Amino acid sequence: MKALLCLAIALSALPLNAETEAERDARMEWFREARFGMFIHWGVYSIPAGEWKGKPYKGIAEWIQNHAKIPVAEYEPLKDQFNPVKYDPEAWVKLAKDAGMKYIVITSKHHDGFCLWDSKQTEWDIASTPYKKDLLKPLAEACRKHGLKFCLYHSIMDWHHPDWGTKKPWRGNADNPAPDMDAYTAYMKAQLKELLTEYGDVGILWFDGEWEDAWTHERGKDLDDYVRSLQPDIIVNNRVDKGRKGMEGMSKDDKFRGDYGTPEQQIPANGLPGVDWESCMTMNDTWGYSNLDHDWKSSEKLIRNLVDIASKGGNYLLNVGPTAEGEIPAPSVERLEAIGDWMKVNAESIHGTSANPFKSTPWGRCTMKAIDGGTRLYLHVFDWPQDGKLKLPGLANEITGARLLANRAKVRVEGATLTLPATAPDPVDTVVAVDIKGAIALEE
Ligand code: FHN
Repeated sequence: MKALLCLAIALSALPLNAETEAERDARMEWFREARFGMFIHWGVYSIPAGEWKGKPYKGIAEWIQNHAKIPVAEYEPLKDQFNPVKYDPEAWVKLAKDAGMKYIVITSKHHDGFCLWDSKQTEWDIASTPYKKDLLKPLAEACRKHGLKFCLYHSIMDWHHPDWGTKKPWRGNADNPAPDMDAYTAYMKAQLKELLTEYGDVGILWFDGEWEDAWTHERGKDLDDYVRSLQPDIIVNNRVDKGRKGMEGMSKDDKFRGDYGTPEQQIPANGLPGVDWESCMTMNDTWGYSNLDHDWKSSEKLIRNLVDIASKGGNYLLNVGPTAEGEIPAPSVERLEAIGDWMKVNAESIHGTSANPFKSTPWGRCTMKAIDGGTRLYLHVFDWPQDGKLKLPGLANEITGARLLANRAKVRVEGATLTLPATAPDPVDTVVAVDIKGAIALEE
């Protein structure tokens, strides 16, 4: 009897549709190949854009309701101003695709509870705005047309719904002395059913806002099972449950649900073999659009972030925060176009690659992928060697050839030493493709 009880407890931790490793690998394949995606934080918070009643608020602009302690009743009239007439989903998808991004994760609902689609569960949605039209469907269609995965960010925490169980007095829905989390969870599931049955295949459900006490491990497991019952091939991040170790993003242990870890605004120091993860980061300092935030990272920094993350076996989810009129800010467009210029030459060194096999690559980073009869190493050279020599210490494989991706020029090989041209064709990151025989083998 005791053994049966232990088995029942162990099984209860597994997803309802527990899968084999091969089935999981098949489901995760596109994500692992992609390496690069666009994050979109968009909603009525793009109207105040970091300010409220003429007062600027530091911090991430999609949190303006929290920063300025705006009661729900005072925040709701924003919907009467939301009219993104310049929204062009086709242009957004092409901008992402040209940058080398393979998926788009857009906020269906952020913490303020506002829905970017016409939900039957609430009037706090796009249908109640001057714009009226569904913002998600045309983006989903454009993604499918251009071969990108359409994915959704969905906040578990909901500052608008009176039954969200963790109350902050300023929210104005604190007038509900006994929030009913079962009622709230039913509301959230009904909305997720709309999103997972009316918008075609959804690549990722990117949950967030799981950290407040109102959400529990039990509810996380139940929600994970529910989502997968609607779309069995969907990928769900680890913020569906309670296992995330803060902004570091990885899960405490495998009893918690979620297909991958979600480091936020940071890149793990080292790769994590056998672990799927994705670093989500902003181009400036805010996720939602802000009139105040001009702290833009350089295109060089963004490209090297992408390379650093790919060299550690992770994905880069790079954010844009569109304006209330429906435009992606010009500084974001400029940076995505610069990344695209680099990716036009070097995408093969990112897409479908696996992590750096070397202990140390002081000159830059390394990614790799299998090729017929061997392995292709992509040496991402950030610091061009003064003497033109690049060594691959410990490489036991025979090198069968090497060339620069930038101009396809052949590179001289002597043993495990490459002789590079005097100057780097690309000062941000010049990639040397080095073909070796067989699977990577490193001397101890
Ligand atoms: O509170 C959110 C924040 O607004 C933003 O959505 C980020 C993006 O991952 N997640 C939470 C902060 O960790």
